[in-house]
Amino acid sequence: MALRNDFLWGGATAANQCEGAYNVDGRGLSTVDLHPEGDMRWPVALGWRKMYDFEEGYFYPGQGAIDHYHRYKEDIALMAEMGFKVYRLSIAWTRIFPNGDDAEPNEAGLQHYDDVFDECKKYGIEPLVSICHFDCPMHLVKTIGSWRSRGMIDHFARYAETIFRRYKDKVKYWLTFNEINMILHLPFTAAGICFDESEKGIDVSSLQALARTPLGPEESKRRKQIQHNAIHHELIASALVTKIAHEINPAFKVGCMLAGGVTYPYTSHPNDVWKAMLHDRSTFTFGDVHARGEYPAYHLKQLEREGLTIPWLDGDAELLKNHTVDFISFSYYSTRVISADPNIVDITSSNAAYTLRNPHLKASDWGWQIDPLGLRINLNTLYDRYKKPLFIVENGLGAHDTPDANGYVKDDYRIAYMREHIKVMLETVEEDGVDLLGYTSWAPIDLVSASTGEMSKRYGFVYVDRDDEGNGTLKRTKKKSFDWYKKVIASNGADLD
Ligand code: BGP
Repeated sequence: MALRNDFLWGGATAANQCEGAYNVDGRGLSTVDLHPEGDMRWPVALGWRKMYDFEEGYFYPGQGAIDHYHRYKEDIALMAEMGFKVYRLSIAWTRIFPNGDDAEPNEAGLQHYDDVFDECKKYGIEPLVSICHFDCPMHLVKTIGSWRSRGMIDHFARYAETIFRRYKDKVKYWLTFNEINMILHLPFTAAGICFDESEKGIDVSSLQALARTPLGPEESKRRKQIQHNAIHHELIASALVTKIAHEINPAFKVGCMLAGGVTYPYTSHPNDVWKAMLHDRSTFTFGDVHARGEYPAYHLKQLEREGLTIPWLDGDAELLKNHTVDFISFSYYSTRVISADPNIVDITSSNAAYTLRNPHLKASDWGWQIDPLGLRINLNTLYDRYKKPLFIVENGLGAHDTPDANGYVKDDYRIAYMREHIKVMLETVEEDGVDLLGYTSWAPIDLVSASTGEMSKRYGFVYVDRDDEGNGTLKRTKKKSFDWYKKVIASNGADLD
């Protein structure tokens, strides 16, 4: 058998996309709460449109989500029925520290995750915890500008230390920042960065309007510098909490988490190949710091050329060098295509990063291109480079599901997508010798989409009765893929039919 016997099969969610209960039991307001559905979502996610509180006329799907906060027992029971060995979930930072800088943690929030982890334990499910999945206390955004400020590191470290101590004997696997490289694409979503100070004269009413008002070179540079400050602060925070984690419990396994997917050149023209390489380097920068303990030379040179700096302080370089991660985790949905020719503009959507359409691939209902072999390429690229164990912590198909009269969804398309990806994953382990710890599908149960805020972009093995406007009973119903995935896990990947 290709896979290790203790291979961690399971599924992944994020607090803000499933918990709901945004103001329950002392939880504080978070960046993720303030992502409305509809046209304004992207301007907010990009940090162009300042929305620091709920505004009339908008629907905020994360407020209620699928109410996993109150229904976690039912949801975990379903995961257990599928035979899950691992459940990847995130802790909502503002359930623990509602403002981010509170003198004491919120006991109700801490107790909630105790209960969740106890429920997992009941079924022998190992929790894999994302410390930060796209969330940041709004109080810290308002007072110190979030990750642009060095002060965030201490707040984050205190939050992490609190949960490490509390769950020392309940959680072994931790991820620091979900898709840390997403800060390059969606600065507010990923890091609470809003560039509002200079938005005068820029039409932020929609994504199309934004595209019509390009930034001048100065403003563009100013924003990049803010982003690079925030990146350094998050990387330092990640190394610092890795250090703290290992001090508290040397058996803890701490990983970084990258938005994965490789970039293909549009043609074999060396200019296209080079451009594709440059594109992937932006992801490697984050992997390199986490796994090798230093920024790559090309990154430092590029910043120098652009007149940008890294806000180094004494001790930073040693911290990065001495506290690298134990494993590398990543999300994989699709690959990207890039061309050096500005006249090639046939673009399609992907997991936030830019891509051209690939004529050799089919795409999902949302235009994300389906490329199982790309997963093998991605696994090998990361393993060749880092020689650390890997963990696929997100992979799945966002699709329109149509339940029949009994609420049953025959999602053969989802089974087909997952079968092909899992097959390739097995081949990669078997034939290339990649050390793979586990696979968590995104997402085992339908939840709110991060990019669009829709419920109708469904990923689950379990259907949740809720629509894009927030109507529905929240009833959970198993889809066809539920029994299929159960069989896959029971056979440790041998039975994919
Ligand atoms: C990743 C995020 C997840 C998840 C997933 C699917 O970027 O880590 O939070 O949402 O993508 O994306 P979407 O929900 O936009 O379809």
